[in-house]
Amino acid sequence: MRWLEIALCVFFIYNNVITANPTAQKEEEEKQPVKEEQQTLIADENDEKKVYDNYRLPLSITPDNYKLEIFTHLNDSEGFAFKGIVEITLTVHEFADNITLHAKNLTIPTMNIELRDVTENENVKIKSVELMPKHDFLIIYPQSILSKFRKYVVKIPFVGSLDTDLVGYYRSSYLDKAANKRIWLSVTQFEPIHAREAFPCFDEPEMKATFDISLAHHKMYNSLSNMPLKETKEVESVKDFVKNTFETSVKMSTYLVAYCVSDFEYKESVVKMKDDVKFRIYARRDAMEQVDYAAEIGPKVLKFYEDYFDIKYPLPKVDMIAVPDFAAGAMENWGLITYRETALLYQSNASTLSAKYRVAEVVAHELAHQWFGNLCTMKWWSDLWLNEGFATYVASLGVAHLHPEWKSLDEESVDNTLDIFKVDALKASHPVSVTIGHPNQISQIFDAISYSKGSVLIRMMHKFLGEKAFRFGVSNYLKKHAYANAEQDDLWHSLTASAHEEQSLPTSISVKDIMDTWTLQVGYPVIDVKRDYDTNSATITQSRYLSDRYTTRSDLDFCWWIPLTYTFGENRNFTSSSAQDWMTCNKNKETEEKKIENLPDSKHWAIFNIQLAGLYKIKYDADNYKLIVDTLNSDEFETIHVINRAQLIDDAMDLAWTGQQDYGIALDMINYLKQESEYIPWKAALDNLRIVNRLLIRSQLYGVFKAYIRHILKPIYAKVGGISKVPDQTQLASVKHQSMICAWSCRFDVGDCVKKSVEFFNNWMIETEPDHINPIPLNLRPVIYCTAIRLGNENHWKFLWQRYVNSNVGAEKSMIISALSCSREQWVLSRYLEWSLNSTLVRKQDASFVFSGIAREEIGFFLAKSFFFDRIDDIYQTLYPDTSRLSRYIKPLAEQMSTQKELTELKDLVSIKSKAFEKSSQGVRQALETVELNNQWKINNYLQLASRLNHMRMRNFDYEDEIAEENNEKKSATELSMA
Ligand SMILES: *[C@@H]1O[C@H](CO)[C@@H](O)[C@H](O)[C@H]1NC(C)=O
Ligand SMILES: *[C@@H]1O[C@H](CO)[C@@H](O)[C@H](O)[C@H]1NC(C)=O
Ligand SMILES: CC(=O)N[C@H]1CO[C@H](CO)[C@@H](O)[C@@H]1O
Ligand SMILES: [Zn+2]
Repeated sequence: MRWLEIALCVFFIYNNVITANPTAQKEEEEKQPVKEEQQTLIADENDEKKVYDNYRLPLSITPDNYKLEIFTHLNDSEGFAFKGIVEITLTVHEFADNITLHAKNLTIPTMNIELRDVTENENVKIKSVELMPKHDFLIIYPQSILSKFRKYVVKIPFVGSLDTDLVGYYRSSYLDKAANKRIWLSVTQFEPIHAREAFPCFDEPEMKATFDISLAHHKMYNSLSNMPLKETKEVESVKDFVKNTFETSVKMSTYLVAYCVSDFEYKESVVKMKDDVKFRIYARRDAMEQVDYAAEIGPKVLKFYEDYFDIKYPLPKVDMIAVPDFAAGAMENWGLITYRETALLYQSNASTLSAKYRVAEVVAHELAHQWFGNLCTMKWWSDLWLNEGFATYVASLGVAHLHPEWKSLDEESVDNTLDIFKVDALKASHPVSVTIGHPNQISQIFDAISYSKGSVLIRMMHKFLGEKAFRFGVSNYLKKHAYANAEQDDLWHSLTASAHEEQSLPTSISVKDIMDTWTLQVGYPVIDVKRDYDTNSATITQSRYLSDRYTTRSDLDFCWWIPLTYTFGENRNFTSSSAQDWMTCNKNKETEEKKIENLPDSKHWAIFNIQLAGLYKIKYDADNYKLIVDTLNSDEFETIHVINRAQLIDDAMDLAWTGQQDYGIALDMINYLKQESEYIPWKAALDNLRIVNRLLIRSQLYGVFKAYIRHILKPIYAKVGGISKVPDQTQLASVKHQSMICAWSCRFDVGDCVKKSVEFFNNWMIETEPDHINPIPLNLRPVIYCTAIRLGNENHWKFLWQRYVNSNVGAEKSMIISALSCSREQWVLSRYLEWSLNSTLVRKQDASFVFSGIAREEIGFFLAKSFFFDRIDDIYQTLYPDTSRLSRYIKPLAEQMSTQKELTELKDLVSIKSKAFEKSSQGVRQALETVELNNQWKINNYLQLASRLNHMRMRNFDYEDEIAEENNEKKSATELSMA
């Protein structure tokens, strides 16, 4: 204790220091002998090679406890820096000649590193210390071999800078209204591998330990960490500093450690937990009125999980804090959960219902992690999907519990599944369970596959195992591996046991047999259902679904264990989604042809995959399609489950994309939407039509396509009440439905959508206090803002930008940021792109939203594209170090590219700037494939779709009328916006 204080008040001596900074370190690369140079242990070339290929820590030494003390200097004049000392108690499992741990971008005065043999109570001399920057390794060589029969403590002092890079221990700031000045705070973001940038540590999820954390800082601030405060003391050596010491933590992984120094205020939840878990929400002073919603739902959902998992939340408190600058949505640090403001704060007169849903969803997600991830952690990042998939799925149960009136469960499942149907149909997708070689790859797997596919697979399992087997299995798994680590096989093991006990799986089948085919393999299947109408039977085969119509054998060498569910037009029953039968797949990837008997006669359809309980598509024979289409277009369409109605559309559109089926079937199916008023089928249709829209927008077919879209939108626009109807604040699905239909209608000049939007906006602009009085219906603001900005001029833009600057609500700011990208003024957009790289105007966390918003617009696309190509280095610098976000830039561009020339341009850029794209290699591969697929689509599908649309046009809608009407509506809106 004593030596700690001394080391900290004497400013570090900077000779003989190692700067663990990868950029400044190039020349120093492999070794940095410090004292006695002569005896570095890496002598043998082969040895070095061996270590080199392996980025994992040796298992010979593991940490038991960290005593961590950090001094935080949050003052401009002292430089933004932190200084600390970590004292790690070690267990030696086999005789070792070195201690290898992680450190990155830290300055370490190696002379002051101390090693103590606690068993013998004596110091061990250190021979040398070296760094391997490529591995982020700090290697300490003691004079003598460490014995496995003794305990050691290593003490390492370090200094780091508090940057604004959003990872490690970083700084953020906000403008305090009353004081009218910028106030700084510091906070951590360690997942996946950034703890090493804040203190030297064994930064792997399996190296769990307990933590004793002390934070010293100026007394004007408060500090928080995972555990409750134990004591506060004045720091004698530094004027006006206090030191907060926190209780010893439970055993946990380094990526879950968190601390924060700020002047934030808090509100304690009034919803009390039985065991008196204290629940507090922290935010900047001006945002305190936005914390009530989180304070209300937090304890409720925590309680829900305690019952669901049958395990108590183990810590005495939960703090949730809204950080002004935050890279991800939120981070589940045990007991101190950090959020982006939009994911935690809710203000009833400024946040839309969707924004409220997001808060509920993210809070539920992070709290689910307290069990899934924190209590029981994946052994290694390859099983990240276990954490994320579970948290995502269980959160949807949590939200359904909080707000049954939202009916969000079905909708989220369908959303996730349809999403995955697209992403996972790419050859450049990846299995949910991935091998991680280079640490660069870790941040890339925080993607739709780990979250959404993970969640969809867990839902599938929940459905085929049944409620009881699923809950028992999961709860047993968590109990068995509490405070430890597990792999997916451990989960399969627990679930198999409970499934066999509950008899929801035949004893000959294990969960592992089934799930390995889903988690270890990329992609998903489409089943081909061929009915034999003479024998009333059906033959079913499976194959992998890929968006690319040109496949090789190895692309298709896959099979899955598929839970089959089905129902027939006769005695239709969409209630039960537990498996009625299985398609199997053995180790040699051989699958059987499945025969199903007792189908109805040729007058009745068969529909498979009830409620999308499994992750698979279905292709039917033409006769069965006809039966389904007839029912959909009859007044009995609602007897087909709403989720299946959505799925039928999505499958038909996808099968048409790959040429396995005619666009005629898809369009006949979509035709039924004229009588559909539910959100989910519409969403499925419009999401697919959006892709087609992107590919047609610059083609001569666009006129007909536009007329077609207007034709299908008109009735539903009237049905949802149009843009003037104030949505019912409690009905999530209907609010989403109305705003989606209005967004499309305004885009395609349907009804009074544009005219009314512009009117609304103009009325707002003449308010004397527009920041306080806004006549625009809250939930339609995203649509109305975008429409007004699209048709408006510079004044409209300036007005809305000012609202962005003045707004105190994160959700409102982010809504405005998107709407501002709808402009068609080229110079305004160019300036806006420029601003996205200026963090005083657009926060770094939001930069990619500005870009992708602009890139998705007709005119914006061209500007965004040249901006991306010209300014890639600047964009890289802005994103650094989290450059995996470049994927978010390249994706919206690729989605609209479809020529060979564009493909070549993109490929060239990626190869010339290979360093910039290093951490987004996966996003790049997916983008390139997308352009290629778009190209294929144009070559193969364009004419077919053109002929089908023309055919429909003759049967169903009057093209000339549509054009005339559209022009009228455009004209009156333009007049208005000029007024
Ligand atoms: C450090 O010790 C471990 C365990 O003895 C060994 O596997 C590893 O190669 C050593 N590392 C170096 C750089 O010598
Ligand atoms: C539909 O199936 C469920 C579950 O299998 C069953 O409980 C229910 O009675 C069935 N409904 C009808 C109308 O047959
Ligand atoms: C202590 C140290 O090496 N700090 C460096 C960490 O990285 C940032 C950005 O690369 C540098 O500016 C710091 O000097
Ligand atoms: Zn998560």
